[in-house]
Amino acid sequence: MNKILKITIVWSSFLLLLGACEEPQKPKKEKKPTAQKPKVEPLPPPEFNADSAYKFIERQVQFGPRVPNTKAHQKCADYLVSTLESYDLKVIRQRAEVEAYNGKTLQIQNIIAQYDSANPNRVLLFAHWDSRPYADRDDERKAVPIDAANDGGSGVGVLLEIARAINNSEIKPRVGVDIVFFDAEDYGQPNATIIAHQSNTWCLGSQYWARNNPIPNYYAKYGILLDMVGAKDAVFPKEMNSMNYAPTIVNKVWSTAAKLGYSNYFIPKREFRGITDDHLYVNAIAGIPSIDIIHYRPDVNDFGSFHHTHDDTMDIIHKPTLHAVGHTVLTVIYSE
Ligand code: AHN
Ligand code: ZN
Repeated sequence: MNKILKITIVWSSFLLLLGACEEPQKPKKEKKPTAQKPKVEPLPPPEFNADSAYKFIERQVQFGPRVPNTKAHQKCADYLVSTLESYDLKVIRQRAEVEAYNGKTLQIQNIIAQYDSANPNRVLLFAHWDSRPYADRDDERKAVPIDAANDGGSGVGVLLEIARAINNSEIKPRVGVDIVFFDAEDYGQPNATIIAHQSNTWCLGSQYWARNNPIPNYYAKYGILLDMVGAKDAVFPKEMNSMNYAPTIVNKVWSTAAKLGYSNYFIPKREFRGITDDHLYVNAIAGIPSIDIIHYRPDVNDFGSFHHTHDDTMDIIHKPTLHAVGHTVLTVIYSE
């Protein structure tokens, strides 16, 4: 070190000290938390009743297959609307006509229910309510529509129970909640007839909703799709489209599930196959970061041996799975 530098350091240290002596240190101003998100204490969520969720699934199945353009489909829509209304939600029934891959015109209904509709801070929960018109993965009666207790019934059953639990609870969530039941998710082109891959033939209701939202300027800060969430030993890996569009939401939900002891369902494994499901269109068209809680294992049997077969009945619905999903989602909502 040269002499001049040394002198400069000593001299400036002296000046600094002098300054420190003369003027008492002002207490440091607290940084305003405006830049960061203010931390809020999670509220205690109400009890998720899996017996009740189970009954909601059973009730849907009792109508018969909920295939667009059928009586059972219409009756089930009425049931969903009146049940949501009975939980004090503002319900919008969005009717539309869409064209299926086979040229048929489908009369569809998306059912939208709002809790605290004036709240600008919103979370969107969704599931498809229609059932597949075929059993194309079965060996028998392939042309006969399925019960779809898991694939259609389960997501709706869990969300109806969440609606009931919020309505029944003294403690309300701080966020507004939208529950949307999409139609015609499962009317997609069967594998056997695929010429070119036509994934846009699935999820017709959510595609329609994303392009024609009946609520002006609608926005939710994120969305959670529940699809096939009722089978025994279900596994929900971190699905790839969800990870690409909304990784922080995936991690929020999976870490909440882990804290509650549900890592056997919400397995902390990234799956490198993206699923074409309603969340894809809510992300890509509506621009709402959304994730899919979906039972799938690309290594074994995809969506379960019962998927799109006549085995998708109430017999495969398992209350502990419903409970794990419902408890996790309610906890996430009440932590906002
Ligand atoms: C496809 O296999 C194209 N979609 C999977 C999502 C799905 C089917 N959900 C219910 N049925
Ligand atoms: Zn399906």
